[in-house]
Amino acid sequence: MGEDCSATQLIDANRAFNVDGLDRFLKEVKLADYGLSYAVVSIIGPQSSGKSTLMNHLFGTNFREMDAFKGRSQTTKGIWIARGVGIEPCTIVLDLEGTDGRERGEDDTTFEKQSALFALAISDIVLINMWCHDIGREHAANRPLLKMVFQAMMRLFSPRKTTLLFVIRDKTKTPLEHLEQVLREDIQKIWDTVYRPQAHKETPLSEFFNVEVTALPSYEEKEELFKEQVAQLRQRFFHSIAPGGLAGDRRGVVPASGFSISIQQIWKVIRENKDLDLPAHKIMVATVRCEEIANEKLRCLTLDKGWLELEASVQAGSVSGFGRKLDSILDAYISEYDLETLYFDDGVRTAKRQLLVSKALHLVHPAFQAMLGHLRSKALDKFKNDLEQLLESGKGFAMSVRTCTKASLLAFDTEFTDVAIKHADWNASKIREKLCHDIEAHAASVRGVKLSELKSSYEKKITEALVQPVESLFDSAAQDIWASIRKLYRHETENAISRYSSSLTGFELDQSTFDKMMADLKNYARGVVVRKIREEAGKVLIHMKDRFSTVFSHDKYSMPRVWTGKEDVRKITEEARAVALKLLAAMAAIRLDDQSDKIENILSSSLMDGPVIKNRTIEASRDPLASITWEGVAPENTVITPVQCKSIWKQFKVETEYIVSEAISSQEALKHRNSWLPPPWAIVTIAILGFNEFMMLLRNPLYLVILFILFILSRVVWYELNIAGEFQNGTLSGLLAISTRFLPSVLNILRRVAGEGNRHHQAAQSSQQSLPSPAHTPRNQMQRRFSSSSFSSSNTEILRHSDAGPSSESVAESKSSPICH
Ligand SMILES: Nc1nc2c(ncn2[C@@H]2O[C@H](COP(=O)(O)OP(=O)(O)O)[C@@H](O)[C@H]2O)c(=O)[nH]1
Ligand SMILES: [Mg+2]
Repeated sequence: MGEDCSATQLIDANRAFNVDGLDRFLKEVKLADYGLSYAVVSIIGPQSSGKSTLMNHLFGTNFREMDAFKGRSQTTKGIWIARGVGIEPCTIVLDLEGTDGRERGEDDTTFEKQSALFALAISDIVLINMWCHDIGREHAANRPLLKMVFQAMMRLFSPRKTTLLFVIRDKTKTPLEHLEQVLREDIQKIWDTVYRPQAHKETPLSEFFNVEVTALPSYEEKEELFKEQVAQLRQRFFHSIAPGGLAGDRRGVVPASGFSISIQQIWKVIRENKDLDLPAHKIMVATVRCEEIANEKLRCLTLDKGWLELEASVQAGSVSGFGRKLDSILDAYISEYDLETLYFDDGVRTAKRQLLVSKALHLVHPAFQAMLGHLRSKALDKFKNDLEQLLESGKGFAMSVRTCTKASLLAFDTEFTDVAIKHADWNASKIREKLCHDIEAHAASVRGVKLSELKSSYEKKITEALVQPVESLFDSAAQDIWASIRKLYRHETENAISRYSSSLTGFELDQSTFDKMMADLKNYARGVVVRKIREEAGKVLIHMKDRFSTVFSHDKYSMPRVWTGKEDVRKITEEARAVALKLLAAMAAIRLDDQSDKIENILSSSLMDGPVIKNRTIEASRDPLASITWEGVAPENTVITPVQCKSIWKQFKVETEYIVSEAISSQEALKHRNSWLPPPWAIVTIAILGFNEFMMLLRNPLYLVILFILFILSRVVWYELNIAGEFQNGTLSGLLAISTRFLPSVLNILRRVAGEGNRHHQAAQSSQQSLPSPAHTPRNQMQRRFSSSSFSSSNTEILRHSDAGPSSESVAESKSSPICH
């Protein structure tokens, strides 16, 4: 029984509060589990008036009692706390030090007052122990006690409707009714005399207290009777807090979990001798406790296994049913809070609940955000895939973007309902905005890529359509190259623009962007032509020379021209130059617009007209080509400046001069060759006069053989001495050259013929054993050598004819070629 009551000293004689002892006691008693279902009973009264004895008998506690044999000295020090044994509901019992102890003296009455106030503040039932013989006595010890109790009650601000149970000890034979009447009168008198604040001036005693009176026989003299009556009294403490019980109409009960903090705070206020504002105290206790409970719940939530797993899963990826799972975890802790704070002040617990919820939400918010992040990237991925598929299926870009955006946002909104939690009105508007932004950015990027691909493809097409045709137009001898280029450029550009425009329809571009893209393509096309022309202009000299040589070396039927001597080289040169100049004029400027210019005229008049030497010096200052701009041609359209034209023309003339001079030489050579043969009348005369000799030769075969050998020899000598070549430089110089070289050449031929014969004879002897092949006979070799020489000589002849007059060096080379081979 003693162990069960867990008696603990709550406040010691030095007024120190035993916080640890109290917490231990409350844990043993498990008071926190009782909510509001507990009662607090305390006893005040004179020292050594049998208080501890009574409490021990009433509640089965083991408060220390004074040893009866040591006289009336104080036993209980400070305030003790214990649990009433075997009483329902849980009853906390406080035993107080006596109020009028002789040992403390007057100075210590403060502790008596403080402990009485403490008992009144925290108890539902206060037993006031008094000797029977003190009742009605003017100077009895109970009068100051009562006065003190009432005054203390005034300081509590709010009546708790505490039950004051007067226990009359050592009851005499005087009937209880009489005693009670006297006592109640006394109480009323004291109440009337107690100072009360204005608000309570008229408040009756019953507003503050339930007054109950009971009497007990002397424990010392009638112990059995005492115990019997105490046992009866004990019955009144069963279900004391139920309606009709001893403390049935108590007020301002502190929930059990706030008991510790409540009585600590009350003692602190009392000890500091401050007024104790019970309502405020109640709020304070509620605040402290609700906060503690909320913090505890938050701590548990932080360590909750389910929550930690959910948090980890969210970090790894999207979690299905996130909102539901999180709600269930939060619900558990918030419900626990609600349950544990049920009896605290509503305002406080609601406020602290909100705080708990907000802290819990703060804890889980990153996970929620992470989930939204997953939703966002999922929706964006969906958009990307959907868009790719739609575009692949050939749908218009803008329409595809609209469709996919709608589908992605719908998917996001749908999935958000699975993430949202009921405890917070978190919405996804910001993330949704970001998603929209992401979608727009992606769409813009894809659009950029697609447009750029389209642009590149059309640029490629237009390049292909323009570059080579422009080049070939320059190569052709068209009359007006620029009219053809313009026609080509316009046709191809319009074509491309029209196709480009229809390709862009699906993009639904705004008018200004569309116009700009069209203009860009047009400019690009123009740029292609301009670049090509500038490129070709870089090779203008080659083009001019080609054109010149084409005209110069071909006749009107485009057949290679053979210089017979009858051609007018000067006229042909003029024609060829005119064509080259026309080309130069064409390349000098870009004429994609229909503006006419005088470039060709200027060039023609300045460069083509015959040399007017007398005017040249005079008109030098007015030379139309001494400029870097063409009249009527914008600088950006100028390709070859007048000055450059002049210098190109000069170079062109220098570089084409040799063709002309070769043509002239060729004509001259032909003329010489023709003059070297005897005139026709001489040939006829020779034929008539030499008829007899001719017939003689025919009749005698030996003459014919000799004639043939002589012909062969003369032919060899002819080529060895290059007689035809020598005579090209004039008859006299030819005769002189041949006469000086005739003898050495003949000797040389004979020597080589002899050497060859000798070598073949030796070769024939060394290969006597083997069968001689017809191909290896000296005769065959001679024949082959001869035929080879004939071929070479005839080849040289053709080259000589095709070349417009060989130079003296080439003649020298060809002189030795038949023999060398
Ligand atoms: N006359 C009388 N003495 C009592 C009674 N009950 C207890 N006592 C004695 O009074 C003395 C003090 O008792 P105690 O319970 O320690 O008194 P307390 O100081 O008020 O707690 C003890 O010697 C008890 O035996 C009683 O009913 N009548
Ligand atoms: Mg005592």
